[in-house]
Amino acid sequence: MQLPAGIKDIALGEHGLRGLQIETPLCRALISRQGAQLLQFQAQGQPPLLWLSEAALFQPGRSIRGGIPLCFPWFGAAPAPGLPAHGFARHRLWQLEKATADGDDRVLSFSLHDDADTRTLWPHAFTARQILRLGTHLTLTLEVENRDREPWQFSFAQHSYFPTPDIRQTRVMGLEGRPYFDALQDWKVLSSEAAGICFGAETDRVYEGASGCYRIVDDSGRQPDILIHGPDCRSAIVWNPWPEKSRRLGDMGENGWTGMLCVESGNTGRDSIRLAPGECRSFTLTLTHERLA
Ligand code: TA6
Repeated sequence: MQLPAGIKDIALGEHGLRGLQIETPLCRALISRQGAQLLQFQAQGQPPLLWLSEAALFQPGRSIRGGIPLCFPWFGAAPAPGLPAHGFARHRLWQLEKATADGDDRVLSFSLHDDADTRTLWPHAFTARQILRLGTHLTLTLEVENRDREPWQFSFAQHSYFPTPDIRQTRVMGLEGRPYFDALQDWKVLSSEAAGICFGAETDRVYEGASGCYRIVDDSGRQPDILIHGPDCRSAIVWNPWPEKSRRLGDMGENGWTGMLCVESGNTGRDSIRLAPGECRSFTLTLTHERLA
C-alpha cells in the first residue's frame, strides 16, 4: 500500500512486530499493526498525550503496555476459562485498509474480521474497524458490524494510558459523586469524591452510564489538562496499579506507576452493546490537551 507523506513502516522490537511511524507538521505518532494500537501521540508544541511503559514488551500475541490497547469483544475478565482478559483484538494483526492525508491530518483505518481461530474464542461473525485521525487532536473511531445471522452482544474499552508528572498530585474530573464498581473490593458499589478522583492507593474503578467527557488535572501545574471527549462511550474505567500490582505485572518499568493513569472509555456491563444481524455501530473518542482544544 502506498503510504501518504510522513508515514513509514518500521520494525517494533526484535520479535517481528511491525508499526507505523507518523511525522507531520501537526503531530508525531507511533502505531502497532498488532491490535491497531496507538502507542505514542504528541501534537506539535505539546507534551506527549499518551504514556508508553519503558519496559513494554513487543511480542506477538502479547499486549503492549501503554498507548491505547483496544479491549474487544469483551472488557475485563474472560467470559470463560482459557480466554484472555480484555478480549483478543489487541493480540491480533489488524489489516491496514486505508491511509490517507486530509490536509495535514493523517487518517488510518485498520480492520479485523472473524476467522476460524477467533470463532473458537468467540463464536460470532464480525468486522471491527479502528479509524485513527491524527492531527492537533487525536480521534479514534471504533466501528463494529454484526455479520452473523444472529444478534450478539459485545463490550469494549479504549484502554487509554495517560502520562502525569505525579499520580499523587493528579485528579480526574467529570465523575464527581457518581457511583462506581470497585474492582478491588469485590465490585462493591461506592460513590466518587465530590472534588474529583484523587489517587492514594491502587485504584481500579468501573463507572457505567457516565457522560464520556472527563478532564485529567495535574495539580502540580507541570502538564496541561488532558481532555477526554467520548459521549458514545458511556462506561469509564479509572486505574492505577500502584507499586505492588506493578511489580506483578512486570512490564510497568521502574516506578512507572507514579507517572501514569488509565482513564478508559468504552461500553461495558450494563452499557454493553447488542447488535442485530447486519447492524453496524460506531463509537468516537477525541483526546487532546486543553491548550489546543
Ligand atoms: O482497566 C483496568 C484493568 O482491568 C485492571 O484491572 C488491570 O488488569 C488493567 O486493566 C490492565 O490489564 P492488562 O490485561 O492490560 O494487564
